[in-house]
Parts: sequence; structure tokens; C-alpha cells
Amino acid sequence: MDPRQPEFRRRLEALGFDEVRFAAITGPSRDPLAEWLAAGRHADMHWLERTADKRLNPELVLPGAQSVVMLGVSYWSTGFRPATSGGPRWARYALHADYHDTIKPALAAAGHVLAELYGVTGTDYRYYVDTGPVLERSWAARAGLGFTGKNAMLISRRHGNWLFLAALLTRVKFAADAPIKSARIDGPIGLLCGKCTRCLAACPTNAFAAPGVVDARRCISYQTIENKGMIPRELRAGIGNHVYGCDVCLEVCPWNRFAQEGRRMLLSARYDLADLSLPALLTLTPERFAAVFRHTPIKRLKLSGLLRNACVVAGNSGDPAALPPLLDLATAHASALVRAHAVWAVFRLGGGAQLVAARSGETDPIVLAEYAAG
Ligand code: B12
Ligand code: SF4
Ligand code: SF4
Repeated sequence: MDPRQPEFRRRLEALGFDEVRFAAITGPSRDPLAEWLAAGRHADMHWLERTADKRLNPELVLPGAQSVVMLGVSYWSTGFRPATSGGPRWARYALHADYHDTIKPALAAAGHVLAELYGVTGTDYRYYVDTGPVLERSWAARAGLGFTGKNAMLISRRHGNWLFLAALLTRVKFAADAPIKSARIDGPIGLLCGKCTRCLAACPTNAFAAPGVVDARRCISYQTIENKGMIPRELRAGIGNHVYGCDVCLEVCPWNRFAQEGRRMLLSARYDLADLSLPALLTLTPERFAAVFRHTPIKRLKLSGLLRNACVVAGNSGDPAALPPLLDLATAHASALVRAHAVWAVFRLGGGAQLVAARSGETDPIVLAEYAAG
């Protein structure tokens, strides 16, 4: 092996990446992305459709690309505090500073190390975290960074489900790392799952179309983060107290017992967000939203999206103390999206009569539909 490759790996680990693995690009991928899209499982994430060709073929992303360097950043920590009991629940990754502010600079530094060691320029590599046209989980599995669980997650033997992934595509040809293999399983899903099906059974909204296949339309993560419109009525009860994202199919996985603390937490923790009570969320002002969620991924949801989710959580809380702020949102909030979900929540908490008495001049059809259904 070229002695520069172990040196490159060491330097990337020193930058704080917990996993550094290499895969060879040998032509277009046989990933079932096209079938997944054809079945409509991407909901309205049309950007996945638009970039499907690139996702399946790295040559279209970086002509002449030879290798993918897959990087994993653990966000598991002994200091992690989940929601206060019964309070709003947040996806664990979201209780950290935005990856744009943390992983991106480390990736830029990784590119500079590549350029220094291999004498290449910035046009010989491209890096992405999450939003690039790269099938990150497939590449990570091919590079042996972990295996694809029945929960569709890339699960690491050293970090469990708690790895954020990033990819560096390059024209440099690296020796490929071996993928994990199992003599017992024929196919990529659930290689080290054995007979376990905990994640499939635990999903609160039945989002698994098959082992390893998530239907985003039913997934709480999609509904609370990516969906910018109405949350379907039939899914709202299943959302429970998940205010942003969902980790249920990750949390139940027995492989998490091997999780180790990240070597250097590139994502800096914001566990304080889990202390926000439901009333505090329901009464957020634009100024407070901007101040609290600055530098977190949650800011991209915008205040109206977060209030929409908080209304669903409030409707599921069974707590009559949530009624006063909900009534205010239902009757006076500027966003019809927020009013509509607040109306649903008020009816669910038994405040329908009060609401109908307080209602004045509502004309928006999406809100009126909630009154009619309530
Ligand atoms: C769109 C998207 C979503 C969508 C759709 C999820 C999905 N399952 O596809 C929604 C919004 C629902 C979502 C949710 C979440 N996401 Co997301 N998401 C993405 C994104 C941007 C693209 C994924 C994609 O292409 N999906 C299409 C399907 C077809 O591909 P896939 O699931 O990636 O890969 C599958 C196929 O390749 C399949 N496969 C390969 N060969 C074969 C062969 C056969 C026969 C079969 C059946 C399958 C199969 O195995 C993989 C797993 O099923 C990636 C980032 C990226 N650029 O890749 C992050 C990413 C997958 N998400 C991530 C995370 C953390 C989450 C959440 C945990 C967030 C949360 N806490 O709320 C949840 C987990 C939900 C789940 N169980 O999957 C991480 C996953 C890290 C990891 N260790 O796996 C990623 C990689 C982002 C990152 N940079 O770290 N996400
Ligand atoms: S993230 Fe939650 S809703 Fe989505 S598949 Fe997993 S358990 Fe189901
Ligand atoms: S919970 Fe069980 S079935 Fe699901 S991914 Fe983990 S080991 Fe596999």
C-alpha cells in the first residue's frame, strides 16, 4: 500500500473523524434508489429525484473520481440528556451545533491534507455532508464502516447507530477497505441483525415498508423536519412527543451498547435545548426562536414549522395546561399552518367549545378543514 494512505487516515482521525474508510468507485451503483423513488417513498423530497442520476453515479459528480473516503463522526456521549420526562423529544443529532458549522470546516481541512500529501488541487476532490448527491449509507457499507441495519441505518460495531456520515470523492486512487460480510445473510440488509426485529416493531408510525426500507411519508423524521406543509391527520397521534426528528428505531437497537464516545466531538452539544418545556415552545417569539436556535439545524425549520410540531406534541400531551397558549395560536397566529395544527390540538385536549366561541373571521381553508374535522 502507498505509505501516504495510512498517513492520510491518521491525519483525518486527528481532525476528529471517528471513522475513516475507503471505497473504490467501479462504475454506477446498483443501489435500489430508483425503485424507492418510483414507489413515491421520498414524499415531496423532489431534490432526491432531480439528483438521482448523480447519486447513483459518482462520475457525474466528479468526472474521473476513483475513490470515496467515507467519514463517520460519533455523536454519542455519556453526557447526553434526553427530554425531561414526558417533555418534547428531539432527535439526538439535533441537540448539537449545525454540521455546517462543525463538520464542514473539518472536511475542508481534510481536503487540504489530501492536496498536501498527493499533490492534487481543489478540483480533484469534492466533499459533502448530508446534503450532497451521494448515497452516503451505501458507500459507508461498501467501505466497511458498518452494516445496514433493518432500521436502514448504517450501524457501526464501534459506535452503534450514532454516526453522522460525510463523504470525500476524489480522483486519487486509494486501496479499498473490505466491507463487512456475513456467511448467513445473502444481501445487504441486516447483516449483523440476526433474528432481531426490534426497530421494525418499535416504529410509532409503521414507516417500514420492508426491512431496511423507510417510507418517508410515514416517518416522523420526514414529517417533523422535511415536510413544510400539513402533517397528515392520521399520523399526528403516532408522533407522540417528538417535536423534531425521531430516534426510536435507533434507540432500541442492541448494537448501541458498544457505542464509544466520539474521539473529539466535532458536533458540539446543545443538550440545553432538551430543557425547553412545551409551554416555552408554544410561546416562542421570533426573537427568542432566533436567539435559542441560532447555529443549530433546527433553525432551518423556521419558527412556524417548530410551532406546528409543538402543537401536535401538545395535542398528544393530554395536558390541559397547554390549552391557553394553543387557543392563542389557533385564533391569532399569522401562519395558517400553525393555526390549523393548533385547532387540531385544542379539539384533542377537549377545548373545542371554548375555541369555537373565541373564533372570529377564520377564512383559510386548511384551518376551516380542521374545525370541520374537530
Ligand atoms: C432523504 C434522507 C432521509 C429521509 C429518508 C430516509 C431513508 N431511509 O431514506 C428521512 C427524512 C425520512 C430521513 C430520516 C432520518 N435520517 Co436521513 N437522510 C436522508 C439523505 C439525505 C438521503 C438518503 C437516501 O438517499 N435515501 C434513499 C434510500 C433508498 O437510501 P438509503 O436509506 O440512504 O440507503 C439504503 C439503500 O442503499 C439500501 N440498500 C442498498 N442496497 C440494497 C439492496 C436491497 C435489495 C435493498 C432492499 C436495500 C438496499 O440500504 C440503505 C438503507 O436502507 C441522507 C444523506 C445522504 N446524502 O445520503 C440522510 C441520512 C441517511 N440520514 C441520517 C439520519 C441520522 C437520519 C435520522 C436518524 C434523523 C432523525 N433522528 O430524525 C432519520 C432515520 C430514519 C431511518 N431509519 O432511515 C444519516 C444516517 C447516518 C447513519 N449512520 O446511517 C444520513 C446518512 C445523514 C448523514 N450525513 O449522516 N433521512
Ligand atoms: S425514525 Fe421514527 S418514524 Fe422514522 S422509521 Fe425510525 S422509528 Fe419510524
Ligand atoms: S434493532 Fe435489531 S433488527 Fe433493528 S437494526 Fe438493530 S439489530 Fe437490526
